Amino acid sequence: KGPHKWWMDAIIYQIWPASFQDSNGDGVGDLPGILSRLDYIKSTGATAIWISPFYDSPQHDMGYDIANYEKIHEPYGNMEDMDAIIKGCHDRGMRIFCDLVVNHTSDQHDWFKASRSSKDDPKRDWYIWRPAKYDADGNRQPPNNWRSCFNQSAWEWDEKTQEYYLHLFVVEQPDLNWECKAARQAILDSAVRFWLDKGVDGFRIDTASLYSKPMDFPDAEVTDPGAPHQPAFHLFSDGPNLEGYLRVLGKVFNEYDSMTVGEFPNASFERSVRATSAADPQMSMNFHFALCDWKRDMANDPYQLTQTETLSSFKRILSAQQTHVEGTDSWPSFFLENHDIARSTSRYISDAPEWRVASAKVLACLMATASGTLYIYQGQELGQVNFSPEWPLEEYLDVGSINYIKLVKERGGDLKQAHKGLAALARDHARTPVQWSSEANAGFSTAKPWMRVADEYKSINMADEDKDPKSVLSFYRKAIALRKEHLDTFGHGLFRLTDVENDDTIIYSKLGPDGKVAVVALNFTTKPQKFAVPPEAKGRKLQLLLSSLHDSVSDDSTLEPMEGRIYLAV
Ligand code: TEU
Repeated sequence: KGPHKWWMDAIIYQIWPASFQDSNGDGVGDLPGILSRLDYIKSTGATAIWISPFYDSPQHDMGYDIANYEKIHEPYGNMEDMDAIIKGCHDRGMRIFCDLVVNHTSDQHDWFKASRSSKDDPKRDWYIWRPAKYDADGNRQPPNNWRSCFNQSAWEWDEKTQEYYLHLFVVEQPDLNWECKAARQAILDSAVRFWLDKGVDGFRIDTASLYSKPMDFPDAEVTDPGAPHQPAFHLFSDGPNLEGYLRVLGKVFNEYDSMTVGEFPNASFERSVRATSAADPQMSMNFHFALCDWKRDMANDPYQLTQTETLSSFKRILSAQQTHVEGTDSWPSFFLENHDIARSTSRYISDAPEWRVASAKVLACLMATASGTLYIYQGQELGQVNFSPEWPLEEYLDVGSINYIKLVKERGGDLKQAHKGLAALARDHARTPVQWSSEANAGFSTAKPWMRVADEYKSINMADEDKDPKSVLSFYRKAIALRKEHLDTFGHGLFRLTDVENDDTIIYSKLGPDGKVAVVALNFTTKPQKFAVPPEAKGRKLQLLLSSLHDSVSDDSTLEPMEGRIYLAV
């Protein structure tokens, strides 16, 4: 184990600014809205916030396309508002994290405008420019066959300077050239130090795995025959100089005793450990996506569910995720939701009206007892669920969803199936407004929200849940308080899964210091389920700390339908 750091104990609440709280009646969330909800966030038990990009941006990818790192996106507010949030967090004893998006900028960033202005511009080399290739018939072709993460070619032709530039995301998100020292320096000054000097406590590092590309840009092998561009993630992820670049960042973060969490989508667990080693820190911790990718057809079509995976496969991934840092000096994170994935209740258990409250609480038990730094996504603590599969395709506003539909249409694919996939997995589900009350627009805004409010807001909302001791919110508060009370065992303990092949329940022990043992039993079905005491707790008495359904239980070997329990084994 590495030395203890403050961020190991953090419970971080992620805010998606456009959908969190509107304060000025324009239908878009904003910074004063966030400020007005800091007390609420603190009341959940969270100890920190992370705000997704709020920087000046033309919003081709909801702010992950940044035009100026040192300016606020106007509809969200201004720098004074941001200063007030930083102070508001610190005054409440909370930490604040920002998003660091430095794989790419917006095409409207001054750096890119200069870079594309001429081949001789001093900033030409700050982005990745390559000449065209020509096929046998003399037709212009991009430098290679890579498909961007949003399903287009990863290259865009620039008429003026007659070269292609690389964009691993949308056309309006040109990739920065990390090989260029001046660009690296500018990134460190503008995107990193500027905010650390302002007092933010660290960053979530967007696409931390993509900074170093193989600069010879080899073609990807054809794995999607007939497609115009080929998946190439394996080629541009974790490139030759990545570790060096992450260390450069790590050094700066160290100077400020700040925290970073990297987004490293397809890293192996071993790679994750290497990136987060206390002895050689590239980042404080990493987001590992294996649980998010469960039941998702990552190899062929990430917007479609697989039919073969079961709860036991989820458990095997969970166990690997929870134990992968054991015996190392690395530190893990734990999350079930973020702005890029559908809602966990819908994804992992059931959002059927009669089960969704119980389901959300079962997942809250998992969250509260998971090893690592905990991340909660806005609305998760309310049990917000995916919006209805009946919503038409026009309600999907995410560029990922839009481009997916475009591609399916272009290729003459099955639109109905595509819609079904989006209804289960689209990023849009996480981006509907937070449901604050049963009032108009769910209390999010007095105007029509930029994105439609989920239909369930009359029964799933903060104001009602706040008053109801049986609500998801009340349960989250209890579960988080319990996590804090037993942080040595839940946050820092060892995870031991039992009854691995069982597809109905998840049963595990957490081993804390001095022989302390906790037992967690989760029923993922709508029927009662028997469970056996895990070997680590054999011979001990189970003392109930929390049940998701009752104040006390009479049978310590049977879970009620969709019940979660947390015991101490004494
Ligand atoms: O996501 C990076 C990333 O790899 C995504 O392609 C992710 O796998 C996908 O969204 C899953 O559906 C980050 C941000 O989290 C995302 O919101 C941005 O769109 C992206 O970077 C570009 O900055």
